[in-house]
Amino acid sequence: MEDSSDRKPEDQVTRRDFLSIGGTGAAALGAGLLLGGSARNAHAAPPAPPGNAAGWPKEFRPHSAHPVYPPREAPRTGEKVHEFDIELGISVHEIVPGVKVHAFTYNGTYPGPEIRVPEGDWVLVNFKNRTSELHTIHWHGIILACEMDGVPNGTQWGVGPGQTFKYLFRAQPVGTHFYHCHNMTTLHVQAGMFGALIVEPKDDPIRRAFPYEREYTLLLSEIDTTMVERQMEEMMKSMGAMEKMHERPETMKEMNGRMMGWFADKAAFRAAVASGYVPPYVTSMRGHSRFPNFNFFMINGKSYPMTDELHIRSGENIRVRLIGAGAMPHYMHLHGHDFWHVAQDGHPLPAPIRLNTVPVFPGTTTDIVIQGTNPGMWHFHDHSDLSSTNNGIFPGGMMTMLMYEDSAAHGVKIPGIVQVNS
Ligand SMILES: [Cu+2]
Repeated sequence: MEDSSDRKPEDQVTRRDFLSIGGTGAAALGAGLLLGGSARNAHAAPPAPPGNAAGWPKEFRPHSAHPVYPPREAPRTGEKVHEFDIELGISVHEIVPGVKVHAFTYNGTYPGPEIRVPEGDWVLVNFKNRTSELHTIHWHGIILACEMDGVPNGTQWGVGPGQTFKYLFRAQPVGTHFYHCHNMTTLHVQAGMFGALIVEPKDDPIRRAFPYEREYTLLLSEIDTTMVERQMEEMMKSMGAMEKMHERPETMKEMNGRMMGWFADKAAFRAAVASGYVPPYVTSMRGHSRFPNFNFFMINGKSYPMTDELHIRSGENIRVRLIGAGAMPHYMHLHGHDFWHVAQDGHPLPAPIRLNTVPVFPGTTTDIVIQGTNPGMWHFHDHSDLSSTNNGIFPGGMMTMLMYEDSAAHGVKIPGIVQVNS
């Protein structure tokens, strides 16, 4: 067990960056091994669906949602492949002093390491599972080959104990995205299996409009610590049995339902129910409650007062990437300022929108630019009052501060107050 709280993501990523594929042999290996033989025949873009732009502004093109790069390609000679090793283990994570949970961690951190790659380059992730449960990585918002989409018992078999799965995809579209486990997501995401995935554009209209040097990524999520602790304990007790089963991964396919709830198709599922199989959702859930009862609300795995502050200087622009990584909507509100909503789900908006509160729904990403216009110390928090608590106690939760580094020069005295109950 390791405490993940003091470890920086960049210490954890084994990054063999800018690995250039040098020869046709290596390129063919990528295509054949990772995407299957058919990938090499799939370079042609699918035909554009019919569309009629009549009545819309003339710059609108109905086909513009097509990916820039055909999603089923494989790396070609000379294209850059950024290779990452991500290991899944069990760590102890501290949310606030006095509250620790067992967590599933990508490379030991909660949330996992930020992955940042230039648009159009390739990403190769060697995902090794060092726990006794099945896991995957789903690349949320990325347009890729479906075999790489990371949905267990959907587009791939779950990655079992000790197994390694190689995810290969082209970094597209541009912008703020994230990744997360797609197995038992109600537990596994709460337990820490999520992280940011940033695709850097070649030419960024946001940076052109709002030149900035500093940026922040804020993964918003929540946790029911009782549920996670109970289920993690249960899982750790049954580790032996699971590991035994995964010694022969082929048996997982043969089981076809019953024990783990996997079926070859809908007909097999219906047949199993007709012959007496009772799906667990009919009777009981694993825990005592049907739904998580969230009691801690986090920014990058921490609740106030342990959240990291945002720093700014007068006249500076900072970019803040907000990621709805959890199961609840959050309404991020900044005191003393308006900010610019500049991108949604990675895509720059046709025109920035001026707001003081922006909703961040589960599965969405929202980029904002804050301009340094009002020196001082300002709260930035989820305006849902429920999320401003730690286990029901105000203040806490999804809250941080915007701190001006030049406050003193403007005659503003910044207090160093930390409050844990009122
Ligand atoms: Cu998982």
